[in-house]
Amino acid sequence: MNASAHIEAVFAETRRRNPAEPEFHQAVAEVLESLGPVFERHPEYADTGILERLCEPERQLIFRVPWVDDGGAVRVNRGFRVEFNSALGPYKGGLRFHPSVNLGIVKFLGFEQIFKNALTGMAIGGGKGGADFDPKGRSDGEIMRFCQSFMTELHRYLGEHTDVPAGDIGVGGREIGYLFGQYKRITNRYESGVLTGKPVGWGGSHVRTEATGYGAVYFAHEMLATRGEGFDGLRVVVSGSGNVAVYAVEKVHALGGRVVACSDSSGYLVDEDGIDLELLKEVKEVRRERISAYTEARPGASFSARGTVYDVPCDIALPCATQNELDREDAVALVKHGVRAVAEGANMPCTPAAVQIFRDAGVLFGPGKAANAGGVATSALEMQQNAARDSWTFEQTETRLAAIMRDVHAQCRDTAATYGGNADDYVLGANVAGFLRVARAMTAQGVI
Ligand code: NDP
Ligand code: 2IT
Repeated sequence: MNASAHIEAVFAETRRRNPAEPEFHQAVAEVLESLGPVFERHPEYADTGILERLCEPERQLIFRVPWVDDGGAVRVNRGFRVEFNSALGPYKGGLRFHPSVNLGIVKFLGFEQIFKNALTGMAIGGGKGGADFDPKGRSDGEIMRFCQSFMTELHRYLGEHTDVPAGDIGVGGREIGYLFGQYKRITNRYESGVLTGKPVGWGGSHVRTEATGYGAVYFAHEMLATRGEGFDGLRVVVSGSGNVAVYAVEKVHALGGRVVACSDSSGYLVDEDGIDLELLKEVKEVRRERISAYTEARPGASFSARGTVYDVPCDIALPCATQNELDREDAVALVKHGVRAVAEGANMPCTPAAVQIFRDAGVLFGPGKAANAGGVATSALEMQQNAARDSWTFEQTETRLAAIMRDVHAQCRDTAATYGGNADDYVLGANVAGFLRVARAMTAQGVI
């Protein structure tokens, strides 16, 4: 069978075996579309069934999460953990708490995570988990009881050498604290390295909170540098206003750019003076309110519940909210306004049609598995510190993060040039570089 027939056959079988999981199909298709040149050079990977094995998670866990709300009513949610691939290290990837979570979404995220984690160069395999729990409007007590119930079931599958979750949408330092507390209580072990994203002071790493947003901006900075440009004086639009978005805004401002708009699921705000970061953090992280509350405190800013944040003209777009939030129309609008670079802070925020529009228009495009790898890379730095019972300074840790992002960027360009001839093709570079590292390890470890 030739390379493209082999790849097509694996994709057809993946679709057949995983019906009604469109996000998973999309994530698999995006990787497989890059692998033709790899299988032409390395037919041995077809002989050892690397792709067939990569597309089938090593283990998939689905469990009931019962909890009692503040009114005394019993609630039931569904919990997930997909342990996708452990060729490079313990399963590593976040937990998402959002009402939209289902098996297909967890699988798309876990699949992406394999290649992202490989690109970081660290010893981490790929996994992802979460629950269809909606944290919005829930009290601290409800969040705690939910996290405790979730961990009561999940703990038996975790371990610092086995599976190490962290945060994602709806899961931040507060939730990681409750999850860790319950794990410690059940196992009677202070196993710091079993979760990352812990608050600084009891096992957390400096820079982990900031790492994904900072890393995405470093990645965009590296892309711009290949054209002799920087952030100075550029207009930037960021979608979302959660963990990734907030620290992307912070780093853009530090590099001399101006973020003029950001969003949440209720709409977007425009602040031509540049987003006031302290106010945004106060509204989103402390008060946990809707983004419209920002404009109440800042009369010059405006809020819109209609349209999208990508209607706002900008030089750089950083989608940092969720999957498939930036579609064909958004991409057309961005290109029309002269966007120069797009770096995905979120996982798969751009639809395939949008990505194609950016590529056709010559817009620098950094796919999530490269551009947002700074978060999980810093999680791996947290694991290193935990294993050594050590704690590094903010500066030391940020220096490591910056070096990792430069390396991820360089790997993408070098690999794209080698396998496709165009160093600007970051999609090809990220997919192939990530795949090769995992495939080599899987080959060496035999058919398991
Ligand atoms: P948060 O929960 O902190 O923030 C999520 C933000 O995205 C919120 O502003 C939220 O708005 C918005 N959002 C979520 N779902 C939707 C939706 N369906 N439609 C519109 N807006 C939505 O999550 P993070 O910042 O941690 O994660 C953001 C993205 O980055 C995700 O794709 C995640 O997988 C990815 N990522 C996160 C990493 C991390 O370290 N945290 C690492 C790498 C990637 P609202 O509050 O209204 O729901
Ligand atoms: O998508 C991601 O890379 C994350 N949510 C972070 C995972 C991690 O283990 O830090």
